[in-house]
Amino acid sequence: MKKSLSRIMAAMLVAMLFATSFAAAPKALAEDYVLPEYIEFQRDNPGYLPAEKDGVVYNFYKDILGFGVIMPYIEWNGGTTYTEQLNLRIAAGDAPDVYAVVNGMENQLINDGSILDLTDYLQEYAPHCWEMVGEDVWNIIRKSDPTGQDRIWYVPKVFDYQRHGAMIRQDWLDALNLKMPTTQDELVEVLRAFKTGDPNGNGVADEIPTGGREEARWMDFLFYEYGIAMFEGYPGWDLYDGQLTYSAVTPNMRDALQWLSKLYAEGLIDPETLFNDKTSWDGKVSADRVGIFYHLPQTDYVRALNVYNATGHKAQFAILPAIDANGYEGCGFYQAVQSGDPQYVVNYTTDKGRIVASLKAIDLAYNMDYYMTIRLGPEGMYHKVLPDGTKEYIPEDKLSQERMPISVYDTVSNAEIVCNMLEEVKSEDNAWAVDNSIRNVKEIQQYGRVIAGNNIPSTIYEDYEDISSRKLYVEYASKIIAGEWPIEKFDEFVDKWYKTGGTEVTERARAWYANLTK
Ligand SMILES: [Ca+2]
Repeated sequence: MKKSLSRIMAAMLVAMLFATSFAAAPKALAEDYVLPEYIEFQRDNPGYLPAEKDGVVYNFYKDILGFGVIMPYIEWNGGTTYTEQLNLRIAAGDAPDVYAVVNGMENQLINDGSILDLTDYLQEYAPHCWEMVGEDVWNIIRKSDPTGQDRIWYVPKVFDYQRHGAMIRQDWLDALNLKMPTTQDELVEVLRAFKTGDPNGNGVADEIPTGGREEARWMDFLFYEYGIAMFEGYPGWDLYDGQLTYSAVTPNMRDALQWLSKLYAEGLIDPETLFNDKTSWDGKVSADRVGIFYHLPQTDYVRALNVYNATGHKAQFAILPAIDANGYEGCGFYQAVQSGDPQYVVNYTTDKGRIVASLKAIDLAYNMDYYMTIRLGPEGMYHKVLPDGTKEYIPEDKLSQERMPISVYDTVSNAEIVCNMLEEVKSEDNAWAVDNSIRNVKEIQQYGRVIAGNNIPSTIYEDYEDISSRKLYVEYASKIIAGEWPIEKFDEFVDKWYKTGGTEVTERARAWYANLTK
C-alpha cells in the first residue's frame, strides 16, 4: 500500500515535472529577450512637439505595443537637415532604433554595417508588414541589396494604387458643349476651345488650356500618350523594343517633345510652364484659369474649394482618360506607383529585445487593425470624444501636438484608404468637392500601369550625378519645348547622354532587370 502510494506519487511528480518542463520550454524560448522600456523611432517632423518619455504620445504607443516610443526633435528641412543630424548621431554611435531613410542614404548605411539585416526577423516579428508588402516587392528589395547577397535591409512604403492623374474641368467642357476627349486630335481641339471659348465666363481670354512646372515637370500626362515612363517629370526606365531603356532617350520622347513644342507654340501650354514653381502653378489652377492639370485626384477637392473661394464657381474636375498619341495606339497610360521605396531601417544591434521591439513598432504601421486607432491618435491631443460618442479631430496645432512617430498613412496607402480619409474630411459644406475627389480617385485606377523599371535602385547612377539629376535632359527638353532649339537637337542630346555615362548606367539598369526577372 505504502509502496504503491509512493509509486503513484513518484509518477505524479514525474508527470508534474514533465508538465512543468513542457509548459516552460516554449515560454523560455519566447522570452530569450527582454523588451526595452522604450525605443526611439525617427521620421520627418514638420514642426510639431517632440514625443518625449512618459508623454502623451509615448503612452499612446505603450498601451498598444507594451513599450514606449520617443521621437526627439530633429529638424526636417526637406530631408536635408534631417540627414545631416542623423548622420552625426550614427557616427557618434547614438542612432535611433528605427528611422526613416531619405534620398538613398540606406546604401551607405548598409555598406557601413550601420543597420540591421532584417531578412530573418520580418516574418516572425513584423507579420503584417511581411504580408502587406508582398513577394514581388520583397524580391525587388532583395535584388537591390548593394552587397549583392539578396538581403532585406529596409521596409518599404506600400503605395499600391494609381495615385496621379490628369484632371480636366468638366464644367468647362459642359460650358462649351464639348465631350470628353479620347483621342489626341480631340484633346488638341478641346485645348483650343478652352483657350478661345472663355469657359470660365469672365469675358476675358485668361484661360490656360494646360501646363505644368519648371524643368518640364508635372505635364506627365502629355508624355504618357507616347508610352513614356515618367514620374512627376522624372523620366523612368521601361521596356522599349524589348530592352530596359531610359525613356528620355527613346524615339517616343523625340516625338513627344516635338508635339509639346507645337502645343507650346500655339499657346495651348502655359507660356510660363518652364518657370512656374509649385505656388505659381497651383495659384493658376486655383484662380479658375487652368483647363487640364496633372496632380493627385485625392487632393482635387482642395483646388476645387480654392476656385470656389476665389470666384464662386464650383469647379468640377473629371479624370482625363489615358489617350494614345497618333501612331502610338495602345501606348497611352498613367504610370502607377507601386510600393517599394525605402521607408524605415533598424539600427544595428545584437540586443534581441531591441530588435524585436523595433520590428513590432514597424509592424504597427502596416497593421490595418490599428488603422483608425493610429489615424485618430491620442484622445485629448489629436481627437476628442463628443457626448454622443462620436470622435472628432482636434484642429492641427503644432504648438500643442506631439509628432506621432508611427503613422499608417505615410507608409501604407491604397485607393480604399484614401477614399476613407476623404470621407472623414467631408462636411455638408464641402461634400460637392470631396465627393468629386472620391469619384476621381476611383476613376483613375483603371488606367494605371506599373513600368518595368519600377523601384530601380538609385545605385545605377553612382558616379553619374548629372544623369541622376537629369540635368542634360531638362536642358534639351526645355529648349525644344520652348522652340529655342529645333527637334533635331534631340539626337545630339541622346548622343551626349550615352557618352557622358548613359552607356554605363544603361548596362547597370539592364543587369538589374535581368537579375530581377531571371
Ligand atoms: Ca475667361
